[in-house]
Amino acid sequence: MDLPVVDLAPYLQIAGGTGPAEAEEGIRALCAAVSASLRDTGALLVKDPRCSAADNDRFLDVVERYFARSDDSKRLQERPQLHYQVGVTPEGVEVPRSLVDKEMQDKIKSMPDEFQPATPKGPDPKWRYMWRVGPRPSNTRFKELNSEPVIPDGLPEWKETMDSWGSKMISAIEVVAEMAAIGFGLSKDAFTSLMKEGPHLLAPTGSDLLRHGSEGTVFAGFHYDLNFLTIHGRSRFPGLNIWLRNGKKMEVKVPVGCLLIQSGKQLEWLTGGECLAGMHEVVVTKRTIEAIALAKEQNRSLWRVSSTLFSHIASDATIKPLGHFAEAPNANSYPPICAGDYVEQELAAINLKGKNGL
Ligand SMILES: O=C(O)CCC(=O)C(=O)O
Ligand SMILES: [Fe+2]
Repeated sequence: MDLPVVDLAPYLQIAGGTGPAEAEEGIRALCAAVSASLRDTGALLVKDPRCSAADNDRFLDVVERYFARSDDSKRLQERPQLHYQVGVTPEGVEVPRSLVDKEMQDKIKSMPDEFQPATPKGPDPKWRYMWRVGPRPSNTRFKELNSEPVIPDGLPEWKETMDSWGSKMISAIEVVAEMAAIGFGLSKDAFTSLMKEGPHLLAPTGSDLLRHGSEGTVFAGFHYDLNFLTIHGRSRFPGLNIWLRNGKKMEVKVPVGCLLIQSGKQLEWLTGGECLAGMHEVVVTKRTIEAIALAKEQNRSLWRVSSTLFSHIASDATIKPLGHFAEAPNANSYPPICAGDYVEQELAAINLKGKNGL
C-alpha cells in the first residue's frame, strides 16, 4: 500500500478565491482523501507549491553544519531546565516510548515477527535541535513550553533559515489541518483555531552516521509523537518506518518535492480515537547504508538530518473529542485535559522534563 500524495494547490486556489466554484466537489474529495489517509495509515504525503526542494536543501545545509560541531560546543545550546523544548538535546537523552511503556511492550510482543519494530537498547543516539516557530502567547500557564528560542553563535544564516523553513512547514500543516477538519465533517477551523499560538517546534534530528552507521542501529525507537500533526520534509538518508492502522510496517519513501505528515497524539485525542497517533521508528537500513556510501563518494556530510516540525495545540487550550467525535466508541478514553498539562506528562515519560520539579 502506497501513501496517497495530495496536492495542496487546488485547495489553496479555492481558499484564495481564485479557483472556479465548480471545483468545490473536487476539493471535497481531496479533503476526504486527507482525513481517510490520516485515519487509515496515520500518515499522508502532500505537495505544497510554497515549500520548494531548494528551501528544504538550504535548511538541511545549515543544520548539517551545526551538528558537525564538537559535542562541547553544541552543549552550549542545551536547556534541560526548559525540558529541552528549545535548543539542543544531546544524544542519549530522549528515551523511546517503547523502552518505558509496559502496555506498548505487550503490544509489540503480540505483533507478527515481520512487523515488529527494532528493539532499542537504551536512549536514542540522535541529537535534536528545537526551534520555536510562530508567535508565542503573551499570557500562558506553560512558560517553559513557550520559551524564547536559543540561537547558536557563528551561524549568521541560522535564524532566517529556521524561521523561513519553519513558517513554510506551518503553512502547509495549517492547510492539511483545515482539509482534515472538512474531511472529518467538522468546521473548517475546528483544528486551526486550537493551533493559534501553539508551541510549534521545528525539531530536526541529527544522527552521526560515521559513528552510528551500522545496519540495525536504532536512531529513534518505536514511538508516537505527542503533538498534533508532525510534518517532515526530505531527509538525505532514509530510515523511517511507519506502522499503518492495520498493523503493517511500511518503509517511507518521500518523493522529491513532497512532505510527509504524521498524526500525533493530540489529533487522536481530538477525534476520540478515530484517528490514532501513527507509530514509527528510525533505523539504519540497507537503503541508509547505500546512501552513506554515496555521500562518502560525493564528500557530503554524514550527519542524517531530518526536516521535522511538530505542530501543537495551544498549551492553554483544552483537548477533548470535538463535535461528533464526542460520540465515538472510545471517546471516554480521551477526557478533557489542558494541552500543556498533557504535553508535560508525556515529556516526563520520555525523560525530557527536568527532575527538579519543572
Ligand atoms: O529522524 C527522523 O526522521 C524522525 C524522528 C522522529 O520520529 C521524531 O523526531 O519524532
Ligand atoms: Fe517521531
